[in-house]
Amino acid sequence: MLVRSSFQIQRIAARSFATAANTATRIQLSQPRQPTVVKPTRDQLSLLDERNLERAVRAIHEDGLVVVENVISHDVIDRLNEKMIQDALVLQARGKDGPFNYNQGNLQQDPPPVAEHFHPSIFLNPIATQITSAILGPKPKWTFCSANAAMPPLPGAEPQRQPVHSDADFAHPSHPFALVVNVPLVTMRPENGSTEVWLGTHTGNITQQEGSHGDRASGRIKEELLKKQTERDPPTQPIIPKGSIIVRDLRLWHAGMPNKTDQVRIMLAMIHFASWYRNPMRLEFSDDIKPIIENLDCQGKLEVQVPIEWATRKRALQSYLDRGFGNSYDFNQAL
Ligand SMILES: O=C(O)CCC(=O)C(=O)O
Ligand SMILES: [Fe+2]
Repeated sequence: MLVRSSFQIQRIAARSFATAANTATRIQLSQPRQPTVVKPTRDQLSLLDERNLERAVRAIHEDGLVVVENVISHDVIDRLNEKMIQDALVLQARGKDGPFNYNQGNLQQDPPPVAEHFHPSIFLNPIATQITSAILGPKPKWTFCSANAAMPPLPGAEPQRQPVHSDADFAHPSHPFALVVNVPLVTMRPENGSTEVWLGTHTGNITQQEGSHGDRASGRIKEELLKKQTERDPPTQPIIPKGSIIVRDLRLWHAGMPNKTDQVRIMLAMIHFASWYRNPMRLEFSDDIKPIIENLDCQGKLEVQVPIEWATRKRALQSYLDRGFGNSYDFNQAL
């Protein structure tokens, strides 16, 4: 009969625990690296404390991306989402004439630029600006305000993914110059087309890309580079809870993914450029938003430059769904 001393039993137990731990580590190591998530405490609802700001700044320098959870209240997001889903269906019905990005399942869609849908906690979020100005310098310029709708496939169509690309599809600085503030209007998951992100790829340059600026499919990353990068640090489709913001370096490799659910997935995209970067674009908003922005400015809470073409409410409502697809915008500098 095999009799083991309690010491032997402890050693066997310790060994099998170590084996399980090694397996767990291996499983973890084979999972793609996930983005840094900053979780502000209740007293940091309008500004991060120093430690959390440091975490965000480090993640953007090292990975080109950070997620900050619990920043925007769900009720304001839900109200905007309801309106934008209706608009997304209008744009989807335009088919090949619509503002789609790479394939018809992903639409470039501006939010309605009128006062009742303009909530500063979404569009001028103080934590978003705190992070972008910590990286880009004071008073970054906000010149792009749009969204991407990952559409459920139409009957008979297969949902498609976008090619991996950089939105900086032109010769650009090798240091941070533009950050995209993404606000998902629903929780993003792999099933509904959470954006695929390639952490740490934000220091590349135009020679890595195929397609020229202005083409529908510009900014595509070359296949051999994708292979090498997959071996080094594979991409991931993170779960991003509703209420979060994502701050992403414009240069980072990423791809819009198929939405396999029956719910539209909208993600706002606002670009902040460094104040020294000569991007000449201007926002176009209804003039009923002017008092909201002036009020923030009077309170010293407007921490971005906002070059805006003010339009009458009627004109703003008539034109906001007639803008171009993503790569038709020019994020380059003026000469
Ligand atoms: O919708 C997304 O998740 C990303 C879309 C995108 O990257 C683009 O259209 O350039
Ligand atoms: Fe993109």
